[in-house]
This record gives sequence, structure tokens and C-alpha cells, in this order.
Amino acid sequence: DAAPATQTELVFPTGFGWGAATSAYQIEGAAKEDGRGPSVWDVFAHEPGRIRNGDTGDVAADHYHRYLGDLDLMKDLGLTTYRFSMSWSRVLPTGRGAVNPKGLDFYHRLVDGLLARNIRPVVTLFHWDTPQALQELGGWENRDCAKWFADYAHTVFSAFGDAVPVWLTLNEPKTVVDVGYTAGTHAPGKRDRQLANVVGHHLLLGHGLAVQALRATGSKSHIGPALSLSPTYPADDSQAAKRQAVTADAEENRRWLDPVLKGRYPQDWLAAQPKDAPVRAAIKDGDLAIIGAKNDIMGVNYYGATTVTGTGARVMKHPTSQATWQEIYPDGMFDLLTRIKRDYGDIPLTITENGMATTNPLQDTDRIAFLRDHLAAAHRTIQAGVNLESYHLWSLMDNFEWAEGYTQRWGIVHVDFATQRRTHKASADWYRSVIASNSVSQN
Ligand code: GBH
Repeated sequence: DAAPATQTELVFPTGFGWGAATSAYQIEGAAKEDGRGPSVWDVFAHEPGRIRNGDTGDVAADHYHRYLGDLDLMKDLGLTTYRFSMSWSRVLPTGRGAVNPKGLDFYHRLVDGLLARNIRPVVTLFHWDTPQALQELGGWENRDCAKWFADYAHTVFSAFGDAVPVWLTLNEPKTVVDVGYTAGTHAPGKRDRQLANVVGHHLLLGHGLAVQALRATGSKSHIGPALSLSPTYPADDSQAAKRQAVTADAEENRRWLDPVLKGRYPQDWLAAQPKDAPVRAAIKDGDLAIIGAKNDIMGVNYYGATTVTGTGARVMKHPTSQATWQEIYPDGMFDLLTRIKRDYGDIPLTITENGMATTNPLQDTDRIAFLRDHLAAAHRTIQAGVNLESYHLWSLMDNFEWAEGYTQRWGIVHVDFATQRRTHKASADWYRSVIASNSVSQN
């Protein structure tokens, strides 16, 4: 049912990866089955008052039991790439030590099912679900966590070998720092900006050690992080707003990109840390060489722009979605990706997440417009010479949206959480025809 290509069609390069993304805690459920150990999210979600309506990921979209049907759904959409995450505590129930064979087996069945359908598995190792047993030892506050993470990574690299062609180490370390450790509205629910920055450094170290672990296996698979990035813009033409946009850029983008792609923290970000900030002591000699070792791919989660006033206040210049933090600005994707190439070199890029939440249950024409505008921006980015190899929309299906529970729906496939029935939204049918034609019509 592909529309014939016309002049208004933006045709993507042959082989461009058309994907969707999910994460383990948000879709799997089966929280206590087959030997899975608890993660910080199991504990956090069960604390009263943490999650809207008291929701948890105990069952979520029950993907652990329904993965075969979900694989067929992906095949039916025509996906050529699928990004999911492995639950660390399903593979290693206490985070280290003995492997849980049933946990590993689930991911083998999933990976094999993808390969059998010609869908490329893109696997995130850590999407925020630190094993609870490790949290009891301080989790990412403890420098050893970087090593525990690399050991877990080595375990799965050895188990999957070349069956997984693309590994993503961390999903959005920034969110762990800002939401898990500063706002305290994600697990583990702490509010300590200084400790948060230590956690941020340990996460980056974990990333670097995991890259080393992959290289040590001799694998030809590719690896990189998935960073949440947001181009920053001044709200007006004032010098003050322009300066604040640079400061915000350090927080939003350079603070993560510079260590990974240049092996150093940005000077302005470092200078902004108090003299006695514990993060200064946490950064040991040699860490940045590990963190800055070569990556094969950079994953970018792009949700929107950041606009700042002359006082540094964040304001909304563009439309938002049901998720009121989201400032929808498709051109920002072009600005961000062309900037990465300009400032950091020609590393292959993948959009690891992009999408919106809407209250429209099935006729999600707002989501179609969002996806169309962002894919048009992606197309322009490729035309400008950026090596953007694939796009994973967030999300394949409705799921457990962290502190928002099941009240925010991000999927192109609707999930009735009472029956677990999956139903295509209008955006799913639209995306299927985009994939079939390898093109997007501009309007
Ligand atoms: C992504 O984060 C996540 O990777 C994914 O798991 C998630 O489902 C998806 O986005 C949709 O949210 O509520 O004001 O405290 C996107 C980056 C960082 C945006 C945390 C929301 C919380 C803002 N997110 N932020 S607030």
C-alpha cells in the first residue's frame, strides 16, 4: 500500500533504518518471573506517592509473555531496526555474579526472532533499571558500579556475539542525574545536585569501560551511547539571553558530548562547579581517556528544543504535547545533528528516540504531523551530508511512562492495559506506508 513516489516525496537513502524503540521496565512486566531480580524501578514504583495512580511496571505491556506477537507486529509494520533494552537484573539478578539462564534465554529468543524477521536488533544495556542489590551498595554513587556495569556488559557481549550488531551502553545518563538524583521524581528518588554530578561521572566511566569490554571480545559489532540532547536557543536577541543559551548548551549537550567524543569536560561546565564539589574528586586521572575512547555510533534521543531567557529561565516558545516538558521544534533536530558533525566530527548517528505523547487514543493525527515534520528534518539533515543511518521512533507501543504511569501514551500501537490487546493507531498505518515507500510526503 505504498503511495507512488511523486515530486512532493522526500525519498530516504537505500538502506536507511526504519525503527521503533522501547525499554525493558516500560514494556516487559514479568517483574518477578523466571529469576529476575528487582531493580531500583521496582522498588521506587512500589513506594506510595511516587507514580501517578500508584501504577507500576509489574505487568506493563506484558511483552515478556507476548514478545512473539509483538515481533509479528514489528514485521507487519515493516520495521528494519528495533531498539530495546535488556534488564540488567533479569540477566544478573543481583547485578553481578551468576547469570540467570532464563533471563538470558528470553533475550536470545527475542534477538533470534528479530533476526529471523530481518529486523536489526539494537540493544541498550542500561535504561535506568539499576539492580536493587547494587543500589544497596550505593549504585552509581559508588565508583565500583562502573566496573559492575562493564562486567555485565561483557557477559552479554560474550553471550550474543555478532548476533547483536549495535549496542548502546547508557540511555540518557542526563535523566538519571537530573531526575533520579536532583528532582528525585525518578528512581532512586534522591535530591542532591552534588551527588548527582558524581553519579553522572560514574555513568560516563561505565560507558567507557563497557566500550573497552566490547573491544576486548574482538567483536565487530558497533557501540555508542544514547544521549538525550536538546539544542538551546535564546528567547530574544539580548546578549544576556545569548549567554544563557551557551550555559544551557553546556548542561544539555556539551557536558555529555565532550567527554564521550573529545575526552574532556567542557571548561565552562567545570568552572561552574563549586571548588569543593565532590565531582572534582570523582574525576580520576585516566578516566577521560577511557570515557573518550572511540565510539562507532552516537545515539540521539531528540524530543525538542530548549529556549532560555536572559535570566536563564526556561520558556516555551514552541508548541508542547501532553508531556508539558516537551517543546516541539522539528528544525531543532536539523540544528542538533548538523552541529554534532560540525563540532564533533563525522560519526555515524542514529535517532534512538523521537516521538510525542497525545491524548488522542487511535486517531492520533497530531502524532502523524509530529513524525512527518521530524522525518522531513531528518531528510534535510541527510541532504546536508550528515551520516544519519536510522530513525527509531518512541515508541512502538504504549507503555509505562515512568512517573506518569500509564497516563501518557507514546506508542504508535495502542495497548489496552486491561486486556493487553494491541491496536494500530492511525500513526502506525501511516508509518507502515512511510517504510514501504522509503519516503515521506512533505504535506
Ligand atoms: C525518554 O526521555 C526516555 O528515554 C523514555 O524512556 C521515555 O519514555 C521517553 O523519553 C518519553 O518521556 O517531568 O518535568 O520532571 C526523554 C527525556 C527526561 C524528558 C526527563 C522528561 C522529565 C521532565 N526526559 N524529563 S519533568
